[in-house]
This record gives sequence, structure tokens and C-alpha cells, in this order.
Amino acid sequence: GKKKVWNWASYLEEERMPAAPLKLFREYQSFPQGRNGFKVGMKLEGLDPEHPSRFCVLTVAEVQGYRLRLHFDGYPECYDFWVNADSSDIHPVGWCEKTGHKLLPPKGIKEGEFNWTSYLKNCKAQAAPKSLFKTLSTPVTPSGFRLGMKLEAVDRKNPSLLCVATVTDMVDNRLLIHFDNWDESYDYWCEASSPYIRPVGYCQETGTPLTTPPGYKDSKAFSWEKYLEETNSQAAPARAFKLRPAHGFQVNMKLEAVDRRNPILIRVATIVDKDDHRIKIHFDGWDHNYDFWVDADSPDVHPVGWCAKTGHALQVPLGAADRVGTVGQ
Ligand code: MLY
Repeated sequence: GKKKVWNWASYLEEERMPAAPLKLFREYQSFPQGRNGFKVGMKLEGLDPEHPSRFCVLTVAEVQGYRLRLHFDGYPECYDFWVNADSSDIHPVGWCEKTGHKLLPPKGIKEGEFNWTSYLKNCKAQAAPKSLFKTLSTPVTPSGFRLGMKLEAVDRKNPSLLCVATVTDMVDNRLLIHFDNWDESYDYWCEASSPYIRPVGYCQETGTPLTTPPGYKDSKAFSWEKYLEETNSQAAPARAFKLRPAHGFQVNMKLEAVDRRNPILIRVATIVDKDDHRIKIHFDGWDHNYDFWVDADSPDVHPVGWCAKTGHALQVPLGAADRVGTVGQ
């Protein structure tokens, strides 16, 4: 028989489920304004997703639709990762120097010996033009957060823990959260509206246990007042925290989501559960074992039609090609 190609409109009708409405998505999850102008081989600076406090020398290794695969210069391909073209995690060549951030050189080049001009010449490579990077649509509003300020923050790798933490970097409207006396591997970036950060005193007020810095003397009798004094630091002011309202996504809404296990792929997905700030994603046609929780504002979650609009392949439900819209059976 003749097969029609899979399409969202008939699929939604057949499933009798709604597409998640556009208004529920953040701007960077929704349909982009411009094109992805990045080309394979272009070099740039960006955050290491495994160590989000580190800015690294990266090369565009692959382009698909509005996404790019980034490669750490000098390192094996297994560390490559995917971002959207308008990611806040990437910056043009020279950005680190301009903003006073340490740039980790490519493997094999010593810290003090890296220089973009000669490196680009040696590699015969092009720096990704500044015009390709996201420029903030709204100006950065002063936030009340300052470098070194202390707060209570959820350890995202151990989400049951609320811990003593410090703002160790700020870029545009984002804060880098670091856990006191822990290594950088638990660090993460968030906005002032994040549900994962709370002002000093939140745990005491709510009767939640506070995880104190490892090795801190009498952790049982932890006092913020004493700790702030000892560390010669300030608490982030309570007014700086602007907890965002719960998202509006509902169970059964459909969307397009990056497959974490194979992030080159974006799949047809359904929301199967939710809490205030997260949704649980199910990939249509796949076992529920693969379902996973993701922040509702994740850049890996997109409205129905995003792949088609941006020129990205979309993985349709398993078996759909043989089942849906097949004529003459
Ligand atoms: N079981 C983990 C817990 C680490 C928690 C670190 N947070 C508080 C930053 C471990 O001991 O490695």
C-alpha cells in the first residue's frame, strides 16, 4: 500500500490528546526568530555541561536544525554535547577575556600559553561570528545577588538535600551556585526565579534539615550568623529571590523532547506526570521505563512543530510508520 508520512495533526487527532500550548513555553524553548548560522569547524567558548563552572575552547562538530554538537578541542568525541543555537551557555571567542572569566585551553596547551589569534591561525579555523550568538532580549536587571553571597540551595544531584551554598559567578541574568567545601562538580547555573534556591534561614523557618559544609565543626548547632561572620560573607537578601509560579503544563499534553540517552534525537513525547516545576516525559511508543523528569523550563523541551520549523529530524512513535495513515490495508 501507499504510505503517507507521519504528521502531528493526524496523530493528535488519532490520540485525542492536545499539543502543549505555545504560551506555556519559555522563549528559548519555542520557535526561534532567526536561523542557526553556526557552521561545522567554527570555534567558540562555552560551558562544560559536566563542570558548569568551566568555560572551554569548543568547536562546532555538527549542525542539525537549530541545534549544534560541540566538541572540546583536544579531547575525545565522547565528551561532545548538543545545545540550541541560542544557548546562554555559549559565547564568542574573546568573551572570557572580556568578562574576566578563566578559559580552559584545549588539551595539550598550557594555561598561560593559550592565545586565540595564534590558535585560530594554527588550526586554520574561523571564530564563530559574534552575530550568531544570542543577545539578551531584555536588558539585565540588577538582581540584588552579588558574588560571594550565601544562600540555601538544593543539590540537584542529590535533590533531597538543601545545602549551604555560595553565588560564585554571575552572567547576564544567571547565577552559578556552588556548595561550600564541595568540589565544583555539584555547581549549576540558575535564574533568580529558580525553585532550587532559597534565602538563608529558609530551612530553619520551615523545619527542613540544612546540609552544612562537610567538616564544619558542630554541624548540629549550625548558626548562619556565626558562619557568615567566620566566612566574612553576606547572605543574599531575601528580596533577590523571585520564586517563579508553577508551570502550566498538564498531563497528556504532547510535545517534542530531546532523548537524553541519545541527545542527537528529538522524539514525539507526552507529559505523563507533573509537579510545580517539572514534567515527566514519556516517549510515545516506548516503554515507560524510559520516562524521566525534567525541569519545565529545560531547553531540551519544545512545542509540537519545532523540529519541522527548524529543520531537525523528529523521531516519530515506534511503529508509527507502519500503522499511521497507511492506505490500502
Ligand atoms: N552521597 C553523596 C552526597 C554528596 C552531596 C554533595 N552536596 C551536598 C553538594 C556523596 O557523598 O558523594
